[in-house]
Amino acid sequence: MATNRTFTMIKPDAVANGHIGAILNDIIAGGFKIVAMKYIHLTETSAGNFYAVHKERPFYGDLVSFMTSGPIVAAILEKENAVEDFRTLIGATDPSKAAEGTIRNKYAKSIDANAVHGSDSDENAEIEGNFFFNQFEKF
Ligand code: YYY
Ligand code: MG
Repeated sequence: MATNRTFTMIKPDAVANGHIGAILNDIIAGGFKIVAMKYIHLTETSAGNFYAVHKERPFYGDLVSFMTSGPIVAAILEKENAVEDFRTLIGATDPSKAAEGTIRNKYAKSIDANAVHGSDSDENAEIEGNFFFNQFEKF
């Protein structure tokens, strides 16, 4: 497949701990181009809607609280095989299981406050990017 896209968020823990710059460096060094980016504080409604697929999961309430606890950086990234390669770059959901050198291994402390989001499919990357960015904000 030709060049494609994924969507990421630098989550409130990583922002609060001063890791925005280091994480963006890792993303760029990993070969990703930043197509769109914004620094925002999610409302409970917007975080709840973004994570609606997890509504029935036991961690949903805590996840929404956490994601609204401080500002985040949202971005659309471009690279060949973007979704899969970005999941590799960030590592497992649980940072204690994330491979050495991955973003979650380096910057996350727990499974709930795990530093970054990465889309899990091309379809979700498109949906998630459109959730945050309008036609004038991405190219
Ligand atoms: O895609 P990924 O972020 O790696 O994990 P998901 O299974 O989609 O869960 C989304 C989000 O929910 C995860 O990044 C942290 C949180 N979470 C949690 O707090 N506790 C769990 N047992 C599983 C996920
Ligand atoms: Mg996921």
